[in-house]
Amino acid sequence: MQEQAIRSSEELIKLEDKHGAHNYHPMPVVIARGEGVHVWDVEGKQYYDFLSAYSALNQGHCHPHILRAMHDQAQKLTLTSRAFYNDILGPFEEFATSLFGYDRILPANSGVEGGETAVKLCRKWAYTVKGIPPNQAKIIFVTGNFWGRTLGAISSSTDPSSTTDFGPFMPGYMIIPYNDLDALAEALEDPYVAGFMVEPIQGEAGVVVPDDDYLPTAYKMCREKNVLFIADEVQTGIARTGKLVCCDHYGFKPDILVLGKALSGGFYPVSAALARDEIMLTIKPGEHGSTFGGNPLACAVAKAALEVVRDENLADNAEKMGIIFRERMQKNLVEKHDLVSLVRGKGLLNAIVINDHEDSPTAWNLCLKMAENGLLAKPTHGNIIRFAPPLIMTEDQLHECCAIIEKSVDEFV
Ligand code: IF1
Repeated sequence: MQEQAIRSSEELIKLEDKHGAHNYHPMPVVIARGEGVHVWDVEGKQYYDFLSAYSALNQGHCHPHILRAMHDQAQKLTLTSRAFYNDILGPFEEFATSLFGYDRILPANSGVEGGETAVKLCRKWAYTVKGIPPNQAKIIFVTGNFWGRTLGAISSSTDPSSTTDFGPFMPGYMIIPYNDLDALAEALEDPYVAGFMVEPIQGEAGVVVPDDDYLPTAYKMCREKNVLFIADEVQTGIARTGKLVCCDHYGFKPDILVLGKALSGGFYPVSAALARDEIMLTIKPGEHGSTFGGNPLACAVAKAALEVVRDENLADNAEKMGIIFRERMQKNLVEKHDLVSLVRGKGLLNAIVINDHEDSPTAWNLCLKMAENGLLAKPTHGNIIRFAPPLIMTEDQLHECCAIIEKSVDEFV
């Protein structure tokens, strides 16, 4: 590769525009470096990162403990395939199953592969344990869900931007309204239902937090009908909402737990499905897997990423900082400006709802203003701005960020 000339943000944006697929519409910020809660653009401007790559950077950018683990492992052994054993996977599986409290883990790569693994496990369990007739198993999903971009994932989507012109879709899916126990009760009457897959808080839908009784009651209803409760914690897991996984707020363990994103602290795609023996052992050798799933480098990175979550008490910090954040946003934004109709979230997964119609440019323009003032966030679904900083944020840094958000809104109205 020829010596790369220093290029401006503008030149780099042009390169992506010219040579890349147009499957994204990024904010006009070109990041060149990240460290902890900060990133710097090509021109050297510093920002607070209040998106954390959609909760993949809970440990902050380039965390030294994870970097060291990646560096040391990368010098020794990166990939064996699962055709052979290696000296890293078993210890990682022991560490992760003990930390999350499950019998077994099936490691994969992207978050959606974790979701696909959960769906396949659920179907396998349906036919070989529950006794549902072949190819009749159904899985219940909820409106507003997002668990990735594969055909298996978008088949459960109610978002036209995920589904239009990508059909036909996966059979055996039922879709009911989120946060609606009556709808779940009705759907569970179908004897062929094998699973219920749900995000404890809907991230992409705009940080939608269900009623307090929704998840634990839904879990109980599934148990009563011998239906697997599958929690997609790819975005809400790994301490993001103030507990190790969001379901811990409600005192139950999902039958299948799906993890991703911050499972690797943003260094490497690592995802996983965790379950008890009765579910996990329904998949036999050669029935599921992937080239990179559970590779030595991924496991070394993921173990270090989880050690950071444990040793730096990121869940407690997220819980504490989240309370401060929502109280301050409520007082200085919601109660002060008509522009901001509410703030909601759990731990450090929060959002403000802009008082404007969904396809107005207001939220986007407010994010541009925040970027100008040194804080990066991005709207989800038009008029909702998600705020998800790294969980290592100190109280002083959080107050600095709140001041930037408040200043931006004050300047904007
Ligand atoms: C993109 C959204 C967030 C997820 C949940 C599974 C996955 C995701 C709850 C799949 C991924 C990412 C995808 C990413 C942007 C981001 C996102 F805006 F797309 F919807 F966070 F809300 N379950 N979410 O949120 O994980 O396969 O992507 O590793 O640009 O598509 P993945």
